[in-house]
Amino acid sequence: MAINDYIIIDGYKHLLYDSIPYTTERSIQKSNSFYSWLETRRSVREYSSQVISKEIIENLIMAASTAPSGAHKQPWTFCAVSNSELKHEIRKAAEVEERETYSNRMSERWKKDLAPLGTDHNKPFIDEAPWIIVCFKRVYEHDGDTRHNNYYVNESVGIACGFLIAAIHDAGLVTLTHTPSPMNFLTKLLNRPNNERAFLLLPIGYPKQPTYVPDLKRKAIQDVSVFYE
Ligand code: IYR
Repeated sequence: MAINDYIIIDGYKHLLYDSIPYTTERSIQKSNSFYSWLETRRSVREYSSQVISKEIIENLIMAASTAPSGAHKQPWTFCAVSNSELKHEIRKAAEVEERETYSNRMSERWKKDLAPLGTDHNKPFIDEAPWIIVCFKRVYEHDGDTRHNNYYVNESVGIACGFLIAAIHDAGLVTLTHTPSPMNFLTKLLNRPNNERAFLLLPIGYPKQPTYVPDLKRKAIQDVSVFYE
């Protein structure tokens, strides 16, 4: 019997979900190799100046934009910047905020926690990486004169950024999650509308050779999970 490739449910068209039938064995292999590959991802702070084509950046953004979102509103805008002057403006403004953050806004405990990562208010990677992507969350949408709030905006945009980071890693590129705070200067410099708020800044590039990263250990399964069987 032929299976319809679509049906109408409650008046809405639904497509047949064409999943790939894996054996348990195959799912074990796939989940294990995906985990091993993600385990090799690291936040990198030093970038090579090697050029990255716009096509790659577009692919990364489209991968991020496949993320699930509240009521499928896709409440995000990815601003991709390769223009050197604009990146430099962003770096200068980020460093103004970060200097204040590191000097006056962070607790001693926070600074102690960051010490092994070697971060400070200097953000040379904003100049050095061939691209930066600033992800904005779209808090609401305009419908004529009225505003409609989007749903689960932080969750949706956080997931999309997770997809983006995984896509960057898959392309053999590196990034780090930079959170200059407060981020309002990005709305201004990138000329974004009122309904958008900066969420995360990601430099993207190949790592400088050689690059050293902090010797971090990740938590074990029993430290990050509880099973109820
Ligand atoms: N937002 C600052 C500080 C910072 C905070 C955390 I938590 C980090 O894991 C890393 C840095 C910055 O981006 O440098």
